[in-house]
Amino acid sequence: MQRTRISSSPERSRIFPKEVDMREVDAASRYRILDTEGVLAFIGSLPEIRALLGGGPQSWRVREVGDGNLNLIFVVQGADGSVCVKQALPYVRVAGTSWPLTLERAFFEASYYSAVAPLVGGLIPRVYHYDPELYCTVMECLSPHIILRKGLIAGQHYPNAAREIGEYIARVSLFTSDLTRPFEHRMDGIALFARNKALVRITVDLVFCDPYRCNERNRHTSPQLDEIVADLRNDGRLKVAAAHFARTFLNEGQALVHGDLHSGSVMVTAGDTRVIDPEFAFYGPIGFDLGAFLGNLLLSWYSQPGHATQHNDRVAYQHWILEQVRTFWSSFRRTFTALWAENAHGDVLPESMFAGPGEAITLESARNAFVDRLFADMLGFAACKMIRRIVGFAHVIDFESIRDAGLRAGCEASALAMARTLLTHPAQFHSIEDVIDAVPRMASVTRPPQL
Ligand code: SR1
Ligand code: MG
Repeated sequence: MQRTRISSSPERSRIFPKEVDMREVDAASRYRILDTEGVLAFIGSLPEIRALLGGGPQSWRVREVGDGNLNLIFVVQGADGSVCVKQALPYVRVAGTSWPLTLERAFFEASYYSAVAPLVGGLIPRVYHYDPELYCTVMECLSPHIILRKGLIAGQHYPNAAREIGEYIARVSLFTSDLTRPFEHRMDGIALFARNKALVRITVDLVFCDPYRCNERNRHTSPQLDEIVADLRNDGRLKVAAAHFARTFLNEGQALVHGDLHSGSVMVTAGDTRVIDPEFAFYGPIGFDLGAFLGNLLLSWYSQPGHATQHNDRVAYQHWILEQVRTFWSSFRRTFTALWAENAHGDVLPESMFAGPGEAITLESARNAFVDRLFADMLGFAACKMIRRIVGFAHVIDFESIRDAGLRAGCEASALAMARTLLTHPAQFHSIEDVIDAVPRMASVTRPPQL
């Protein structure tokens, strides 16, 4: 077996804390972890990318800009344009080499992009090239876009984002499901994405199991939240509810889902929205993507007091976030329902089965019941996503950037209270208005012990 040599620049030692064990990587493959010179050599060999950048590799500027949990991200700037180069590492970047991870996630990401591109228009980046041996994707460099999560922390407004993400999830889930397509199409998709097991494993562990048990990867704001977290891990009803959503996640392959559609997987400008990072893609419950986005809007809401200043208490901004919650769900529901009515040619609930007199009403009520179940799933998944970001591994900067631990704990405790209510008292939430009403109530009922 071959071991890859890694140079020792300061930049590389930041990214690679110790030498990477490459024994998992096929020695015969061209895979190597790219550095800036490697990126130049790689994309310099691609005529389409050379033309896009202009000039030659010697004139291009390359920077590694990744701040995510898993991969390397390079931005390459040429005289005429720029591209983004994303490469999978053989381990979890934020954890280091002690947590190996398969490289194939890059393949599933590229496969997801190509599956959804005909469905979502300009809501994903343009993908220019995928290299199956380097596990590397060359794509559009989104500029001046920023990560939505960062925009929400900064108190920025994005008038289209919630509506467009609702429409995006509606289009992808509807057109990859049995509601509009012959089941063979979904089964082919299941066969392809079922191999993305390593990433599904991460979600099962980090979202549905570890937050509810002792695990050395878990972390929370301590000691402020110690009692709340101990209570959470003793709450049988809560754990059974989380397990219900784990089962739904693993067993309801309704449609192609992004698998990690939180506010860090959306890039925005004031007028443009793009979904990125679909490496967790697989066939799962439609409510999972809905819940990821909703849960992260709610985390943002609860984090806002931690970002208040003397000049801006963020209260008006919290109102705006709740409007986005309403917009998100109503745009999903409206788009999904309208497109379903126009394309009910799949094997489940086809229009042709309901052609008799008066049966249109029966069909409509069956469709409404289906969407109501998606709503319930969305709330449960949102809650699981919120809890994992506060008591598990991989926290979010919405809270992590609040330096005062007491203030941060107060925000986190409120978010936990909301998430626990969503999971343990689902009957309280019949509509999105019920959710919007509950959000501020949960903020007022929870104060962590003052230490
Ligand atoms: C080990 S990866 C941790 C998290 O990063 C990704 O963004 C996913 O949310 C995953 O759970
Ligand atoms: Mg990601």
